[in-house]
Amino acid sequence: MKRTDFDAVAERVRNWGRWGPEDQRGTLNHIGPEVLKAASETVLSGKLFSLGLNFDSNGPQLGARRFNPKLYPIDLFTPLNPERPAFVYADDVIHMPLQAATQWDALSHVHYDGLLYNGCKACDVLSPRGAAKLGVEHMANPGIMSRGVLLDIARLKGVDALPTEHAITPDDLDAACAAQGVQPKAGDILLVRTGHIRRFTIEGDRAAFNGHQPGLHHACAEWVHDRSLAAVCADNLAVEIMGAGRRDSEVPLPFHMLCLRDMGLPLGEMFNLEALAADCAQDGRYAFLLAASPLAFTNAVGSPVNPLVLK
Ligand code: UVW
Repeated sequence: MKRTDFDAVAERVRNWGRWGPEDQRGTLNHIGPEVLKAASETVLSGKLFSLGLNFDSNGPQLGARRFNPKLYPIDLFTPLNPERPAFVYADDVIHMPLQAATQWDALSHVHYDGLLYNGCKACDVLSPRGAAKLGVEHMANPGIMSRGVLLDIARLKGVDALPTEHAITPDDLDAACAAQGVQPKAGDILLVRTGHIRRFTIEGDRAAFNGHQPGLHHACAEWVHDRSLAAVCADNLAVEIMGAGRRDSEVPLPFHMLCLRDMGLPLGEMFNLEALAADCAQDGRYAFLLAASPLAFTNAVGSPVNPLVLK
């Protein structure tokens, strides 16, 4: 993507100042009481789905940059009271990148030209102490809940998983809406299924999961902005396409930059949409209640999450 083309889109989708100069929640501000009441009305069957991967040493990471969680049980078989040794407890320590598996990117996760969302200067915000502004704790309070809408692009194309070089376009999103009979509305959280997560969960191929992968073309940023969506999540590593030549582009990770930095829109990655998608295909209902609050790690640029869907 050419930098000049990128700048024109960035200007069009930029939400800086829209919710005040001190805003830390970006497009999550689209989720108000009316949106939440409408979201609760989508609950009809009482079926519950977790969209989270497990956090363990067999996770999706290759270890080169990010590694899989390491669990250290401590206080194993420790009596609560030495005089009552039959009553014992255990605690755990975990060592892991917050980006190890299913996770949210906070608004401080990426920036360009020295500025973060809402024009915050990166040099004032980011330090070895973390993100003084736009940290993930602001997404955790009051949390993230809304109507979720699944657009199953793999199913639309008649495949289990999209080919690795497939860039999902706004036309694909429109076609999925038409095929599935659902229209994303203001405040909704969009879940995009590529099927790519199966390369890890079903085929057990970590290298393929971390390699070239299908995902959203950056043109989808305007589609998302025009519908006032609150967040976008997908079942791949980065929500957006990570194809050949991505490192040579004038703008690396353009969808990340447009969403997180310009729109203030959080991205959810490695959401396992397989079981949910099968149920949606069966009952024809692609909208539901989604609860996906990150943990309130103060000053962190992301957080693990166990997203829950109630239909
Ligand atoms: C980067 O790799 C920078 O981001 P993400 O994990 O959000 O794709």
